[in-house]
Amino acid sequence: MQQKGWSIFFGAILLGAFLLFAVAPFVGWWLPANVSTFGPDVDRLFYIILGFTGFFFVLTGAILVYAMYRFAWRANTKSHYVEGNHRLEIAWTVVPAIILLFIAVSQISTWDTIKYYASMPNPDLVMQVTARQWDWSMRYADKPQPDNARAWAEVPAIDDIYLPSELHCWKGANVRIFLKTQDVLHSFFSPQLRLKQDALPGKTIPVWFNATDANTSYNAKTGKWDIDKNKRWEIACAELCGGGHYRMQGMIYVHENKEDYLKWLDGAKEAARSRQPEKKPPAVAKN
Ligand SMILES: [Cu+2]
Repeated sequence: MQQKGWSIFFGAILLGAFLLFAVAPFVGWWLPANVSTFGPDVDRLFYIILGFTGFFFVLTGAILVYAMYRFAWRANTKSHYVEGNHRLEIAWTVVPAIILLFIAVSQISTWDTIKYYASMPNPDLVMQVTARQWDWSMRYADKPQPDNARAWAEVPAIDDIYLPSELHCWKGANVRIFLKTQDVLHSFFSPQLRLKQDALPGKTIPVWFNATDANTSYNAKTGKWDIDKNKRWEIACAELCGGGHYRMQGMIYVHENKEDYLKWLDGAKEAARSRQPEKKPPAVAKN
């Protein structure tokens, strides 16, 4: 009897874990809100894979608990092993192969939309992001679309604006980021934009997104651009990159429209100019 008790205990824990998982979407422990045009496609893939893995998790868990209960240890009985059953072996090879093939085919169009350079929409806004130990350096051109964006991404221009860890764009804009790293591997990750891309040393990798919602507005009292408290969209580094990995946190500011973005850009230019070092006074000749 004691043996059967363990199987019930084990089964109850598995069931509890499953129920926690099942109620999660209804109590807010689920995916963060999507604010990306291609987000629904990414989520669809997530649910396809979750469906397969969830189904087999429940199936194998149930069989395991049943077998533990039904065949709990008894004296003088010998276990029976299945060996060399070709039908069974073919089945557990063919079924996973079909599932993997199905997943491979169903992700093609999503991968094409998000990752292929040729499929990326023409950008309304171009920026260049450099990951480094341990923050994100965002580089903005003095206008949303620099001439020859690809070349601009490689060579800094004199009137560029640098901001650590603040990504600004506007709602509905096709944003193209040229992603680089200054040192080791990093990974640009925005859960709300459903976007993740590794940054590889020596490479400039194009990334794009289009935000469907705004979170930033001008606060006339403070003269600053504020983020809606309920819409804090962080950028995280998703590649363990050293001791300060946890600090690689950026923030996404989606302005309501292009006018707001340009207004912010003007302010950022002004602030950048005021940060310029003063002209050095002429050296005093020493006697
Ligand atoms: Cu990192």
